[in-house]
Amino acid sequence: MTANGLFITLEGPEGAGKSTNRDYLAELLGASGREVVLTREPGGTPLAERIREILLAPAAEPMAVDTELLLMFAARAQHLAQVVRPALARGALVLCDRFVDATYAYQGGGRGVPVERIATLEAFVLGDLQPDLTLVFDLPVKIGLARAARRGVLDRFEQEQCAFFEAVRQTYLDRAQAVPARYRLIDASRSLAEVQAELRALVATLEPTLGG
Ligand code: T5A
Repeated sequence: MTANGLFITLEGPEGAGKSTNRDYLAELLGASGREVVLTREPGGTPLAERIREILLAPAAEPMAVDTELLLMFAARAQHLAQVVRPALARGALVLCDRFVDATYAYQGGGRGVPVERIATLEAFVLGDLQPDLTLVFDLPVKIGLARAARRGVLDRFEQEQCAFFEAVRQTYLDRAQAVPARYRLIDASRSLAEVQAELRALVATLEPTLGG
């Protein structure tokens, strides 16, 4: 599905620790000797990062839901073409902070875009590509928002109300439950040390797949 590479995505609501643990996972996986590519969505290339800026910046003009949806997929198309597909083709381990599950969670669960519409765009932009493994960092919304708020300025998504984030979280949980073979649910309300102990155990189970 992903040539010889391995495609791992990190998902979850705001402040769940994706970025922190993505860097930690990169260190663990790097020990295998395989090339590790760290990336994120929206973004991951200079052009896609410019789209990210548009998506995240609070603005006086409200962004239409369809505009937001299409910009997410526009950034993703660029990121796939420039970074993800070439990396997987040369056998790298790709660790991506958010991917298409975030669109189902935020634009689908949060904004109410019908699942079928997202699935149509997913088929168009991704083709057959799917992550090999998706880690869902789950935690109560209030804890995640409090962690994210410690960073200061809130982006356009972080300014949403609790009900929006509850819907986001529930969508992730539903998707993880529907396809347990691809998802691994991680209780991110625990201490960082506990979460990272679970990640070490997970990487140990992946080692036969990683090769050298
Ligand atoms: N989006 C994205 C969509 O709407 N649709 C899409 O298709 C895509 C791809 C930006 C936004 O874009 C939206 C979703 C997002 O709102 P983002 O910047 O990746 O995407 O998302 P954020 O959730 O905003 O990223 P955050 O930086 O807020 O969360 P992280 O990365 O999950 O959290 P992290 O690692 O920065 O940790 C936050 C704080 O908590 C601490 C960390 O040290 C840090 O201070 N922390 C812990 N503290 C205690 N215990 C633990 N276990 C901890 N783990 C981390």
